[in-house]
Formats: sequence, structure tokens, C-alpha cells
Amino acid sequence: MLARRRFLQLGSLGLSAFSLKSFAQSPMHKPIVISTWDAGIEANKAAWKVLRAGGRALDAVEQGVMVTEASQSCCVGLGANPDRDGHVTLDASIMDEHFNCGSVAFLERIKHPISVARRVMEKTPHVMLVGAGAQQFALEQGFQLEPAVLSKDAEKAYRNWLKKSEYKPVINIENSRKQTAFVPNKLENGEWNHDTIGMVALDNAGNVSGSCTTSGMGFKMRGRVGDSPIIGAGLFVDNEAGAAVATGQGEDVIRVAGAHLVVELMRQGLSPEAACKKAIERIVKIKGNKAKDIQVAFIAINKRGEHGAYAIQKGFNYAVCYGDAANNLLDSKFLI
Ligand code: SD4
Repeated sequence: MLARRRFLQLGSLGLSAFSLKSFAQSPMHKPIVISTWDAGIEANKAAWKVLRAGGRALDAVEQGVMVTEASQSCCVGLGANPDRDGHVTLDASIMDEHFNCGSVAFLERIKHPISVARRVMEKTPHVMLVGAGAQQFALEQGFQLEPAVLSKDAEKAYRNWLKKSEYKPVINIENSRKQTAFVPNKLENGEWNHDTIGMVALDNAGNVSGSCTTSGMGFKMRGRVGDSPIIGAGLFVDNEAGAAVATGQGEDVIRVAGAHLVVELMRQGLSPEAACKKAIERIVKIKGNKAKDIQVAFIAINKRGEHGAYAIQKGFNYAVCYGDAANNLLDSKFLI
């Protein structure tokens, strides 16, 4: 009966069990935490401490990405590249196993937007606060107002960018400024682009949660908000199915409600990798010829503790952790 139901579900997606054979089913692990890009390795360590101690996935995904937000060597958080007017503006979201969610967008001068997002979830009747209102709420909640200065790296990159003031996203300039080994083009100063960490986790109790935090795209228009703080686009969690988070060109993730799409496909029976691939295919189909100019990637876990990822382009990797000595960076599969 179950098998038949699964077959019918797959049939309605235009898939057969046969076509799914090509997707590696990852081993199952519980607890498990996965996160985007190489900065995910350090973030996973903090998340793992929570999971190893039997803690909640929600606490794990908050504490994990806080490491990245605080790191000045990574382009997430206040050390990141500014918008074209020279201000660092931050977006973040968090979601737990009960469909509780919170987010902040266009937030300035606050070190841990992910924790403000969590307060929005827990202390307000709202899901999302933006701009000055989000900052005011953060201050009311006891967060500190940080100085309005750029990090040294960001200052340098901004000065270089100002020479041409050209908005030109570069594929895979996503995370650590220092680790650019898989960048296809030679990196010129001022070309930093996407700057995000997304994390999803399954805890010992079998509950799933997710988080996402970003400075958005470097040298974006003032006021631009990406997918990361938008529940269903950059992040989605459904405790019956699993969780997914996106990275890359946010506008194209929003268009397809990307993270929700991935989770819904898992609900219908696809593995995390197969679900991520379907969502990527959807974006590529919509973008047509322009798909080659952008990067989008999804990572996902399901309730069984399987994980997977898929990207448009080569060069995306994600960190998978299910033990003190099991925290590895994996190369994602890609479509074009
Ligand atoms: C955004 N999706 O603001 C984010 C950027 C990103 O790695 O993921 N960078 O569009």
C-alpha cells in the first residue's frame, strides 16, 4: 500500500521509480547538520556541540551560523561587503519544527541578525521585521548597536568597486574571501558577490530546523532584499518532510519559492538530492540562456537524516557533519 502510494506520488511528479535510481541516496544519520559552502565546516562544529549534547535542532542552527556571522574573514555579517552606497545590510531567517519562523531584512549594525530573527519568531506576533524597525526591535531586545564601519577587506573591495561602479555578480564568489580555489574566473578586487551561510539540522528527537544569514549580494542597490529572509524562498522547514536552504542569486530563488519547492518535493517522495535537482531544473528552465550566468544551489535533509544538494554550476560545496570526526566538505552535483 505504502509502495503504491509512493509510486502514485512519483507518477504525479512525472517521475518513475526507475528514473530515481540515478540519485544517490545518502546514508542516514541522526543527528546531522549540513550547511552551505566551506565556512560551513566551522559553523557545523558549533551546531554539532548542541546536537551531540541532545539539544534542539533550532538551537544548533542558530549557534552554528552565529560563528560565521562573527567571523571577519568571511563575507557573512558585519565584516561583509556593503551595498553600493557603502552600508552593510543584513538579512536572516530561522524556522523550527512547528512552522514557527522569524526573519529580519535590511538590518544594519547588528552583529547577529540570526538571533534577532529568532526573537522576532519568539517574541512578536510577526514573522518579518525590516530596516529601521528591525534595528529598533533588536535594540529593545538588548542587542548592541555596532559601529558603522566597514571591515578592512570590505573597505578595500568597496574602493575598488567604486572605480567602475558596475554591478556584475560573479559566480561562486560566495563565502570566504581567502578560499577562492574553485572560482572559475580570476578574481579581481571588488568582485565579491554572494555572501551567505544556510544551515539545516535534524536532532536526536527527530525534529528539523533551519537558518540562513547573509549580507546579500555585494554592491547591491540600497534596500535590496534577497531570498534568505523570505520563508519559503531562502529557507523552509516542514517537520513531516525535512528542511531546505538556498544560496546564490536570490532573485531567482524567490521566483520559484525555492526552499519550499524542495521540501514539498521531498514530501512527495523524492530524496533530498533529487528534490534539490528538480528545483534547480525549474530555475534553469525559466532562465533559459541566462542560466549560465548565475549560480543557485540548494541543500536539504529529510526526516530520515539523508542529505543532498544540487547547484546550477560547478563549484558549490557544502559541509556535512554527523560526528566529532565526521565533518566534511562535499562537492555538490551541478546541472550545467
Ligand atoms: C542573496 N542568496 O541575498 C543570497 C546570496 C547568497 O551566497 O546566497 N550568497 O541573494
